[in-house]
Amino acid sequence: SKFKAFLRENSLTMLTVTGVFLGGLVGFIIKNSTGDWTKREIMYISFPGELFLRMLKCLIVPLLVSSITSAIGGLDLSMSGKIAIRANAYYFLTTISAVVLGICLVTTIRPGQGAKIVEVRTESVDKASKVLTPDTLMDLVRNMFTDNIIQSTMFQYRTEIFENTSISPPVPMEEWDFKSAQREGSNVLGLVMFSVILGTTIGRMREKGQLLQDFFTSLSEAMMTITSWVIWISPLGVGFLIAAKIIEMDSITATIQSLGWYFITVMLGLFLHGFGTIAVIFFLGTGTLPYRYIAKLSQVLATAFGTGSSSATMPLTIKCLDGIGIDPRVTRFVIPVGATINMDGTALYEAVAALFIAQYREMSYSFGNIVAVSITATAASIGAAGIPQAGLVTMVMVLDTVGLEPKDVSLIIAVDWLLDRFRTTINVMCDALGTILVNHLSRNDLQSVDRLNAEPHELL
Ligand code: DAS
Repeated sequence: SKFKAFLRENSLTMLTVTGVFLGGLVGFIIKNSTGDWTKREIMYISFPGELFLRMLKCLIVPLLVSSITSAIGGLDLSMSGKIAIRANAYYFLTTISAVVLGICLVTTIRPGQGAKIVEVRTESVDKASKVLTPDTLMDLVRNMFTDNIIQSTMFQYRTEIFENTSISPPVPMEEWDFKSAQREGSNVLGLVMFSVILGTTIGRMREKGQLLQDFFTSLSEAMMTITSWVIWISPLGVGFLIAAKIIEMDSITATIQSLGWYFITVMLGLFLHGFGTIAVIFFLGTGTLPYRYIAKLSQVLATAFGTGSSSATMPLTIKCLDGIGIDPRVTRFVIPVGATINMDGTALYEAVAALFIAQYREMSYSFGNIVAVSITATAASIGAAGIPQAGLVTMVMVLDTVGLEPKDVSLIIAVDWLLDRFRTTINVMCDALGTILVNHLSRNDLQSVDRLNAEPHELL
């Protein structure tokens, strides 16, 4: 009966993990036993996965706004300030250490030296114009101060950089492999900032803000209920997404061979960061190792891998942390913000990729360059939206710091879809572990807040 209870509790998780492997396996078999598939045929295969993704994405904006607003609105200012400081300290510390780890690995392994890469070049790649680092940095800040929250919920991805700075896009995006980033991204960063300010205001309004507080709390509850239904489709959705992607892409072994050392460097970095650095930080904060939690998060991680999107995985992450028993006031604030700005995997990859390309182009870089790379890689990971391959778009600013051109990303496009899946998994994992850590550090404060607010009879 113990076994039965275990099965009942973990069946969905096991099904989702199975979905990942089954999807991959079926994709491989189909790919190797049949000829090339047309775009239309692949579209049919990915259709169930596409529906799953659409359901998740549809939850993002209402969930993000209502969660952050109600979580902050429900706490007093000093308490939400404490949580914010802890969360941001964790984000900053982990992102920087990911970048430093990436730089150490890429400078010791030197994957770019003597690499033979088949460049994916088109006419427009050659015509690419230069985007300067300040433009991208300014655009990142610009996005934080949204001028229209309704528009921020719609497609608005980083085209702004080109509009506002009269720089033309380096390459017509249709020809790149991140069309999704171009068309589907919303200005999540702007929404996060607005929700934080709205929540803080509601908290300060006290009785007068109660109506809004109730509204957002109730909306966030409703979104979580819908999430708990959508979760049941995840094994199928994830499986179909992966199968279709594998059929669609060029032979994986061929692409990995040409960019082998680069691929290995990024993967090694992701692994060491996720299971080493983060484990140490987690241990220092909580006194326990995180692996038990990582196992509990495996359904979330499988979904991150299947969708390649931190934002789309966000509803599941919140749900899972609720199940682990993390305080909702922490989760609903820390996860949406983390899914948007805390991307350790992306930061690490940005640094490795830029220096890899510099090595390949035989450009020498100074210590100053390396410092610049670490700063811009951090900014690029903050600015990257939580959608598939968004990191490739924000890469231009990191490339600029070592004197490379935007078109140089054409060198790494071939393996990017696969690396994207892995870095997204690490991004999501670090957000979730960070939330558990912040919850641990805040538990006493939260308890005393609860004691203060409790009615006298509840204390008895
Ligand atoms: N795929 C992204 C994410 O959602 C970011 C990236 O492209 O690195 O985490």
